[in-house]
This record gives sequence, C-alpha cells and structure tokens, in this order.
Amino acid sequence: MIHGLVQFSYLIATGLFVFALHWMNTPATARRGVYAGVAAMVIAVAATWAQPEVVHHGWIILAIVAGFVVGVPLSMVPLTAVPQRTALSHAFGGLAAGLVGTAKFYLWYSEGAGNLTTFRMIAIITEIILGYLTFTGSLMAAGKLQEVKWIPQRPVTYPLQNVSNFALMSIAVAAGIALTISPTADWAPKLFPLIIVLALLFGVLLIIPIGGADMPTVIAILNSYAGLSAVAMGFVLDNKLLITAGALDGSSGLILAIIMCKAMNRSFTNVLFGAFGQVQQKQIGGEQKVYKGETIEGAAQVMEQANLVVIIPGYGMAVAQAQHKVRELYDQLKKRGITVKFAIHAVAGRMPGHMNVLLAEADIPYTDLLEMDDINPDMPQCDVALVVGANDVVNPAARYDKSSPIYGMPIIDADKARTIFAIKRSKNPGFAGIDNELYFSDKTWMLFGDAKNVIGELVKQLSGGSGLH
Ligand code: TAP
Repeated sequence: MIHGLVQFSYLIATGLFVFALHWMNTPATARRGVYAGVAAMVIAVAATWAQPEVVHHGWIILAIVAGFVVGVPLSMVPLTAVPQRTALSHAFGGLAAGLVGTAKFYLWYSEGAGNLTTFRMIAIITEIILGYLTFTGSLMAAGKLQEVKWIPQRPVTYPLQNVSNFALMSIAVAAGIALTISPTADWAPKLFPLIIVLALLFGVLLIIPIGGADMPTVIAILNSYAGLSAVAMGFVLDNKLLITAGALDGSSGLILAIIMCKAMNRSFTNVLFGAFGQVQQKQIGGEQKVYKGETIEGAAQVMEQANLVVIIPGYGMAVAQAQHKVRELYDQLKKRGITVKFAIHAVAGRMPGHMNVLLAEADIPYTDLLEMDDINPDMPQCDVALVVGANDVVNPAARYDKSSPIYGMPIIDADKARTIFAIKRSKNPGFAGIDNELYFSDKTWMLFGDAKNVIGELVKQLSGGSGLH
C-alpha cells in the first residue's frame, strides 16, 4: 500500500517537474513554474521519507536543517551572482551523487558477493565519475565567476593540456572497467578511491583552460553532468524519481548550453577547449581613438524627436539595477507617442534570460521585448539606439575581426541606428576584455556614468522639460 502511494507521489512529482520546466519557457508563466518545481520537490522528499526502509529519521531531519541553513542564504544573493550560486548548487548535487555512490559501493562490497552486479557497478562508476568531477568543476566555475583571487579568471593553458586531461580521464574509466569486471577482488576497495581522486582532479583541470566569459555556458554543461550523475544514482538506489528528475535536469542543462553556444556562434569543443578570452586586449587601429560625450539635455532632446527608440540592455543594467529607471524612461517616451522596443541578446548579462527577468521585474510588457533576430531588421529605421551597459553584444568587431575573441557571435545591430547613445561608467572593456569600436563611431555619443543615475537624469529631463508632469 505505502509502496504504491510512494510511486504515485513520484509520478505526480515527475509531472510537476515537467510542467515546471514548460512554464519557465515564458516570463508570463515562469512564477508558476517555480511554484510547481517547489511543490514537486516537497512531494519527492515527503514520499521518499515515508518509505518503510527509512530507519534513520534523525539523519533526514539533520539533512533538511542543513539544507535550509545553506539554502536560505544562497537564495538571497543578488541577481548578478545567480550564475555562481547555480554552480554551487550543482557542486552540492555532484558531491551528493558521488558520496551516495561511494557509500553504496563499500556497503555492497562488505555485504558480500552477489550485490555488486555488473549493472550496479556501471551505474556506480558513472555516478562517481560525473558526480565528483561536477563537484570540483562547479566549485572552480563558481570561484571564477565570483572572481576569487587565487583562481585565475583568464584561461590557463599549457602544452599537451587536452592530451593529459584525456589520459587522466582514460585512466579513471579503465579503472572503472576493471572494477566492473572484478568488483569483489581484494584490490577493489583500494582502486575505488583512485577513481574518486582522478574525477576530482579532472573537474579542476577541465575548468582551468576555460575563460570567465564562458563560465555560464560551462555551468549549463556541468548542470547536465549533475543531472546525468543523478540518473546513475537513481539506478544505484533503484529510485525512479531520481532517474526522471535527473534526466530532465541533464537534458535541460544540455539544451541551455546549446542555446548559449548558438547565441555566441561557438561550438561545444570551442567552449570546452578553445581557451576563449585569452586574446590580449587590442587597441583599435593602433591609434588613440576618442569618444564623443553628450549632455543629458542633448540626449533627451534627440530622443524626444525620435519615432523609434530601441533600448539595448546589457550586464551594466543589471549591475546598476537600472531596470526601474528604464521603465520610467519607457513611460516618458511612450507618452510622447514614440515607439520603444527592447533588443534582447540571448547572452546579454551573465545568465540566460538575465535581461528578461530584470525587465519583467520592472513590468515592461513582454511584447516590447524583442529577440535579436526580430529587432535587427528594424535597426536601420531606428532613430535612437540606447545602449544601457551593454558592450560585447553590440560590438561590430564580432562581424569581421577574425582575431577577436567574439568573432562570429551574432550581435545586435546597434551601429545601424541613426544615432547611438551608450551608457557606461568608464572606458573599460566588457567581459570579453576587448575594445568596442561602436563607441568611437561618428553616430555614437557617450553618456558616461552609472546606468541608474544617467537614466534617472534622462527621465528628470524628459518629465521636467515636457511639462507632462
Ligand atoms: P559586457 O560585455 O560584460 O559589458 C557590460 C558593460 O556594462 C561594461 O562595458 C561596463 O562598462 C558596463 N557597466 C558595468 N556596470 C555598469 C553600471 N553600473 N552602469 C553602467 N554601465 C555599467 O556585457 P554584455 O554586452 O551584456 O555582454 C555579455 C557578455 O557575457 C558577453 O561577452 C557574453 O558572451 C558573456 N556571456 C554571457 C552569458 C549569458 S548566458 N548571459 C553566457 C556566456 C557568456 P564600465 O565598466 O565602463 O561601466
């Protein structure tokens, strides 16, 4: 009876996980998606706990308390730190899978022959290799994104790097095969830790040659590794929910990584082995180019005359938390009958959907958020392109400069607009570490300053000057 109820609850939880992912497809239903995911997780934990095989209730309570102690502060990080927060979650997931696989191996080994079947051994080896490498790989990724001092941000490369990494992994897999063939041999418990150490090491070495700008993509790839290790854990523990939830996690991570790679025109191999971001900063044309500044009054006047204003947000809008001021600017322009659209690049900011989340928070209608392919054809008719803390995603070098680290990445055609106003605080480059010639164009005028302040000033100018307030 209880077994049937547990399985039924697992079915409900699986259904809710599927719907949670589906609802997260669009901002309009994303919140519902989060609630569905939370409900599914609560059902999953409760149903697992209700199983009669569970004898150590104290340990479960302790684990739940520990989860809260770590999880609640983690949930409070600013939006800009969500990628590294996500990486930490994957690290915990990977570690859990690795520890469960380790515990199960030694338990079954001690219980004698017959327990360690070939099927179970394959599942355990897959689980620990993926679990432990996800653990250290995700910690490294989180550290890089958090700009932890002792972890280099730029890719670290050395001769024969890929070959030695591959050799390391091959040794781990070979040891795993040996263990699968002779799981009850005397040497088996001694060989097992070698696989763990190699997987832990591989996680670190896998991330070292990858630059900071590729970290969000790598995190999505690690997401899929964590999912796959959960699938293997499901087979080890004979838990169907872990298998389905792990498969959903693994495939969604993979799909996300593919979407990001496409948006940057990069291949998986390029992300994992391309040492992106290693190219040294290059001066445009060798000569000193100058930026043209514009006053708030001047910029406001030009905007007032426009028919179409396209706002292009980037990472700087997130840093400045300027989305609410952007909303006020949007309102001011709309009041004047000006068409205002937002051009959303798939990898603007530091995580997928970063701009959408911020603009949705400021209640900007979804219908005015246009993806790159939908807005680019309109850019030549755009009177004003307002770049709000975006840099790499509007850098025209991506179109033609083969030596540029962002070469081939599709960009928002801000440079095709009649006038461009660009808001940023300094002359510093964007995440890829390169200059942006858009800022030196004849049609571009810089509005230096923090995005929230500059847009606030623009709003003041428009609301005061027009007599609308
Ligand atoms: P970035 O190229 O990183 O440029 C952001 C700009 O914002 C900087 O030039 C910075 O200049 C400015 N800024 C920072 N704080 C600001 C503030 N408070 N007020 C005003 N401006 C501020 O951003 P992007 O154009 O959004 O491009 C995203 C980058 O991340 C791309 O290289 C992309 O490939 C990479 N990436 C993103 C993702 C995802 S999923 N989003 C995934 C992988 C890689 P100042 O310092 O001068 O202010």
